[in-house]
Amino acid sequence: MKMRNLKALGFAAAATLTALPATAQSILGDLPIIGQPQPGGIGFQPAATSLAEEVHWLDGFLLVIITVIVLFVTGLILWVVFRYNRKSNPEAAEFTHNSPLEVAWTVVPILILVVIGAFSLPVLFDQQRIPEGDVVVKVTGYQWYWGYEYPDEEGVEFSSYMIGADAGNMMTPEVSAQLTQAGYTDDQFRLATDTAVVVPVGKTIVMQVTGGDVIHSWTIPAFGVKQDGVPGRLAQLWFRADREGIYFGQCSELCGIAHAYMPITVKVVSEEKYAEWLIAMKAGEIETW
Ligand SMILES: [Cu+2]
Repeated sequence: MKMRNLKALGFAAAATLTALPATAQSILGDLPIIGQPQPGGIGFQPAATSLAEEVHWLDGFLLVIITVIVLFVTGLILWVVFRYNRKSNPEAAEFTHNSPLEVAWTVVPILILVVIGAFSLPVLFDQQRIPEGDVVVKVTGYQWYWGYEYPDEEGVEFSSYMIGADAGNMMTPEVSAQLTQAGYTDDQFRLATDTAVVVPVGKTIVMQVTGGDVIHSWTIPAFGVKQDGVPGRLAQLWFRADREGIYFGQCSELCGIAHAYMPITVKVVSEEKYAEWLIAMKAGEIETW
């Protein structure tokens, strides 16, 4: 363990000394990691967009409704079990219809569904109504990595592999060192990628999503977005991240043997840092990370 840390330190130090061709990390600096899974976590990742806030609100709202329904049905079952078992109710009733009751158990669920629809459809429409993007990014899923292009920014185009992909997707001292060099810790193994999508904070980002071979799915849970990348089709999603930081996602459509090893990293940065990054990318100065 100690040996590994020492090695990682050495690697990082060497990288800093020889890092004349800039790394994205050296331009963007240290960003807080906001969107990542937590050990034992059962809730959502923190919402970083209005879309995610809406999704979280809808989830809480639905939870209230289904809780009330579960309690009501459980109560009915218990009532029948205790009130109408053979001992308490030896003489069974013989009627077969109860029209008011039947109307009620048809109409009430319809009303519940209408209420759910009235609150969930606007959330869906907010996701599907794609606004004019301040920044447009095209993402293509491949077996097993992501390709990114910024169509409005000439020459800004790169692939994004999981750090450790070339080590057989296993943790090794070298992979640990690479994570350190890229500004991560071992905790971000299988989440962190060698290059990241970089977008400015508070701007509308439109992602065009497609697949290069089979169907993949691009998602960032903290943004509340997920879109299948289907070969031959160009789908879109949008988001406006309101907090600078690092956000992780993973391919969410089973796409083959290394499906679990094509994560997504998005860095939300200030406008100034974004501009600097663009200039360095266009000049071909950024090696990797
Ligand atoms: Cu996949």
